[in-house]
Amino acid sequence: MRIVVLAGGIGGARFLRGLKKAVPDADITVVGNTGDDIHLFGLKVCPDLDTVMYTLGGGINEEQGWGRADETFHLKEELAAYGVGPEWFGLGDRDFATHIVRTQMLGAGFPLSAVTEALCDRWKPGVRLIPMSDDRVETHVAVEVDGERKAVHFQEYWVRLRASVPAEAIVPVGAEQAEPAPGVLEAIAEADVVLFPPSNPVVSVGTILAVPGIREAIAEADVPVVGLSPIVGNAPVRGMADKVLAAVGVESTAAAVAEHYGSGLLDGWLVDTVDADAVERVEAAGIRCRAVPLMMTDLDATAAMAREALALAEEVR
Ligand code: GDP
Ligand code: FO1
Ligand code: CA
Repeated sequence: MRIVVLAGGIGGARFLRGLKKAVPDADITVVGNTGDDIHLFGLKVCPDLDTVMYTLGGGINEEQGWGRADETFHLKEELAAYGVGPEWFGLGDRDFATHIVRTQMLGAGFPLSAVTEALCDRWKPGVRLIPMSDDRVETHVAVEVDGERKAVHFQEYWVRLRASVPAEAIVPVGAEQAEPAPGVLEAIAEADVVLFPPSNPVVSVGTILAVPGIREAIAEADVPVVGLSPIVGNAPVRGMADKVLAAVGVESTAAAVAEHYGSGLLDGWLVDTVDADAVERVEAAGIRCRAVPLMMTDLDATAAMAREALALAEEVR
């Protein structure tokens, strides 16, 4: 079975672990969000690609959900001693090596997709991981700080400001000019099923869909598209999805997120059992819906979610 998954960081990566367990022999292509990418200390950092790569490759810091296990921060401390920041972004020594290799290869002229493939040669995530685009796309967030409206990088909004101020708009800078990376449209065209994991619908899946051609390819392909809600009990399980959903005028409920994707894109939607009353509203929007446990508490629970998503895909096929 050929499965395409549009993934952000933690939510996407953890779901993928369950999917691999549920269908060990599946051919999985992951289209990764690169809107979170940031240039720091002259290096290109790709948090969502790395979260998927480290999670599936066994190098992730499990408690944190991002960054490397067994990490140290000597390099960051030495940079800070020179007064070189930003200090608010925690890049560890082991993680730095990934960004150095990536930046070196990009400098040598390789596209991000080729660089990601080379990094995955080490981590062997067991999926084909492709960035959504080789072109630079950077998510910016419009905020008002001390009465002044300005746009900040998504990482600055989330990590430095801790999403403590309302997001007024989300702008995937560069997306309109970006092209899908090689292999993305082909994987969608050849897929037996497309899954939206419980990733952030705005700054993860939404950013991937903002690359011209990707949304259209999914909508036009004759393939079931099934998503899993990252909103459980009217709140994100973790992260700032409620803040960025508000910025695009969508309430933080499992039903509203399904309607936001729309029946033109989604054929099936899974909500958590605590949101069972959302099923009727989602089905009224023309999207087949089921309520099943959606908490990724352990690998078995996550694999069961993946099986439910594939079963729903069979139903709507
Ligand atoms: P990020 O890039 O690291 O923010 O990760 P993603 O975009 O892939 O996923 C973030 C989303 O995952 C958040 O909106 C969370 O609500 C959702 N999430 C995290 N853990 C769980 C879980 O156990 N169950 C569900 N349903 N959603 C989850
Ligand atoms: N998240 C934080 O909350 N604080 C950090 O200092 C931080 C550093 C960091 C470094 C590398 C990386 O791959 C991810 C990192 N993250 C950090 C996570 C990241 O900001 C976000 O969770 C995702 O981009 C959200 O989608
Ligand atoms: Ca992300």
